[in-house]
Amino acid sequence: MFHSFIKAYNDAVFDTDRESALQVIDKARAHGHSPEEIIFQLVIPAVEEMMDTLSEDPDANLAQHFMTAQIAAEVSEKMLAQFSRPPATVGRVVIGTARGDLHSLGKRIVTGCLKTMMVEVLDLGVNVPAEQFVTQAIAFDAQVIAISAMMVHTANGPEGCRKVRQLLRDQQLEHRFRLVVGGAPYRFDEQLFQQVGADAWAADGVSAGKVILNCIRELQP
Ligand code: B12
Repeated sequence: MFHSFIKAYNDAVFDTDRESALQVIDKARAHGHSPEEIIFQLVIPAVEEMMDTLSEDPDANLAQHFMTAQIAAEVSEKMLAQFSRPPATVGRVVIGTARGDLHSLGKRIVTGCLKTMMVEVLDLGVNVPAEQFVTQAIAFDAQVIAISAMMVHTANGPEGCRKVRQLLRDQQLEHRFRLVVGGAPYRFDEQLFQQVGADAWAADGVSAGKVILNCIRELQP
């Protein structure tokens, strides 16, 4: 029975049909399936399947990718509130798009994926000054500062990750936070993340989640 919900949900997500996807979730709940089952057996596998499809199928498109992450984030928030025991969140991340950069789609996808992985996320928006990444990471008690940059000059320029690294160094905070970057320029040059002072990078939402989880674990006693 649960299998039919998985299929119906995947079909809806693939058609970018948010309403139907949410209806499937409601039906699964009405049939007695737990919020935990819905998150771990339905929503997360659907995100992973979409990422696999996208990397193999040139016809899979950005709208599908985007909607999967958005629906996943929406369902996760709803289901998390209904977990029998409050789920242990695994860590906290502040995320934003680098100063001067207004591209937001990639960041939103990463945020959606992180939420399904029980990571608390504070989204600082776009065009975020380096100082704000640091002050908000301290205030949110984050383990990871995640910076999205879609243009060469915002990925590699002085106002983005490079400046955040410098601020962490100046304020002797490097032991407290990991810096993770992503966006097209880092895909084209896989050494770039190191050159701008990041600890790690990832090419897409699901691998971003995995990389960020590793960073969080490194900082946990
Ligand atoms: C959509 C788009 C726009 C939209 C943005 C809408 C929005 N709300 O986001 C609009 C029209 C506003 C726009 C504006 C501009 N754009 Co534009 N845009 C694009 C486009 C077509 C797609 C970007 C996108 O959304 N990709 C889809 C997402 C899902 O992929 P993604 O961002 O890579 O994210 C994934 C990964 O990178 C990763 N990831 C992303 N962030 C993070 C963060 C972390 C921490 C991690 C771990 C992973 C991670 O996971 C994501 C999910 O899988 C690209 C071309 C391209 N093919 O990339 C140009 C592109 C990025 N834009 C470009 C340019 C030049 C501009 C403008 C300057 C154009 C202009 N002259 O006005 C302005 C700049 C505005 C500004 N100051 O930012 C250039 C950049 C060139 C360069 N080499 O620097 C590109 C490459 C187009 C081109 N070929 O010239 N753009």
